[in-house]
Amino acid sequence: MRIYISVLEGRRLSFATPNPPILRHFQTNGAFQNGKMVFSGVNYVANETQLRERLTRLGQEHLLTFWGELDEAGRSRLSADIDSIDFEAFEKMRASSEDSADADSELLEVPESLPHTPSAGLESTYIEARTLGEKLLADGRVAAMTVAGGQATRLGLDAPKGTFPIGPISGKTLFQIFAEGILAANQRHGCNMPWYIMTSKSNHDETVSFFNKHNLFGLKQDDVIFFSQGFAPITDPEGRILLAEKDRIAFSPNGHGGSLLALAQNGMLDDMTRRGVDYISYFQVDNPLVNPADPVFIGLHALRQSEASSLTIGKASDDEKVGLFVSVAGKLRVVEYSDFPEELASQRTTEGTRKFDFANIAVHMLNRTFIERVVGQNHMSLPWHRAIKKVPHIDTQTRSPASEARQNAVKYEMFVFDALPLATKPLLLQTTRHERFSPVKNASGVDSAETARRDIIRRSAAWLEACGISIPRKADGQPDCTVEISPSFATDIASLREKAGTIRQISPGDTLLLE
Ligand code: UD2
Repeated sequence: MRIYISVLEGRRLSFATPNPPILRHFQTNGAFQNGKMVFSGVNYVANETQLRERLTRLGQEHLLTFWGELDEAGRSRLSADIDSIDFEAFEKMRASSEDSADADSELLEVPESLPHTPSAGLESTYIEARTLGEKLLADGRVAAMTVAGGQATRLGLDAPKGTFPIGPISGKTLFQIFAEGILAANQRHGCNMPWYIMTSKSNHDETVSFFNKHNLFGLKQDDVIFFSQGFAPITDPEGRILLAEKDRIAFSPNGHGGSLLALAQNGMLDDMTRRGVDYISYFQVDNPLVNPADPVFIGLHALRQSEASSLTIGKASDDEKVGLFVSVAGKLRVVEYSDFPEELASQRTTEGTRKFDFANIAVHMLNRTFIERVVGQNHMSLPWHRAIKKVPHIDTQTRSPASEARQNAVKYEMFVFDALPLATKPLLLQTTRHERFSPVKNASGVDSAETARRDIIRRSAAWLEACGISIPRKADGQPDCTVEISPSFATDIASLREKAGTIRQISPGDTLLLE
């Protein structure tokens, strides 16, 4: 008798006899729980008959459609995938998951927020906040965190999104720009801000290799921590789990809301406790204008004893694809753009301004203890959202790859902003689009590389002007030059001003990279 031992995904050990149809194997016990694969111990997996009986009971017997065609390795892979799903948790997730549906207009109110520029009476609070934020950074109590587990499908990039070159002159990638922002904070505040980067199964290795290839962009090995998010099975609209291959189940990342659970389950919260980190500066991988270490935002969050704070900007148009902060029964929430009632999106105040105008740019400050509380004993209860997507898979009825027309798959995701209503004293701070938000989401048009590069140039030009350096402008007011300020040179107007004396004059048509 031959014995097959295979190691799958670096964690799973299978041991199979070669004698189909009775497949028996040992493997690490992996279970899909609360949207996360959990591994423990060694488990004896049922044979084909038991597997078939079990799946029939669960209404998922189609997963064995190709069993007869598979070799031992394929059967081992498929049964390992099946065994990785905690069907009880999966059924709960499916039953509770919600389709996109309009929020109840009657319940939505405009939330309170703090202004970008402090109004009379708030100046001293903002000054106090800056001082406190700087102290918290200096004391090592703030970590950065980037959610980078998404699949970059809209961008059409076959690599982790953070590896996308976005610097208009430098060609620096999103990851490098964030790394430089963190390095700049380390230098300014004399700290080593840890940076937690959430990947997913499909881009983890590539992300880690990219950082290694670039020597972590000068950050210390110990301070760049990668962890992988959980995933969830993809189903058809009736809840039948899809096969990605004849011997593989289709899984997708469980949404950025999965980051909270992943922080706990991968030991990241413990790591933060060990380092003395109390505050997490959270941002998405797609926004090159983010400031990972903003002392005023950090300070206001701490000063107001908020458990979860968010930055917000005005919408670019009524139909811009951004979630909106609202208040529902006194709780701060985000309603996703697809769920926001159309009549409210275009509603105006008596002054003629947009009534619901607090866009979510996915920049948050989160308390570590808040995440610990939300996650509890790994019994996190963020809602599951259903998204209908085109997902390549094998149609078990036609026994062939599903045609375009039939690709109506359901992905299940949690959203991090669904945790906001659970926070005490949540805080919303206004900022400005040109300073803080220009995401790279699409291959062309709105929110693309082209618009993000344009906005990096515009912001660089505005900062230079604020420091007294004149910028040649075209008739339409746009810069008649290409300027790029890397975070390694300056992260805001104040830090640029310190170096203004070293910057040369800029003539029409010039290209100037400050790094
Ligand atoms: C998100 C917000 C939207 C608005 C906008 C601002 C959601 C559902 N919507 O829209 O309200 O604030 O951003 O830019 O969040 N990600 C993971 N793992 C996952 C899924 C996503 O890490 O399983 C990351 C992804 O890498 C990216 C971020 O989350 O950094 C946003 O994901 P998205 O592009 O799906 O969200 P989007 O643009 O629809």
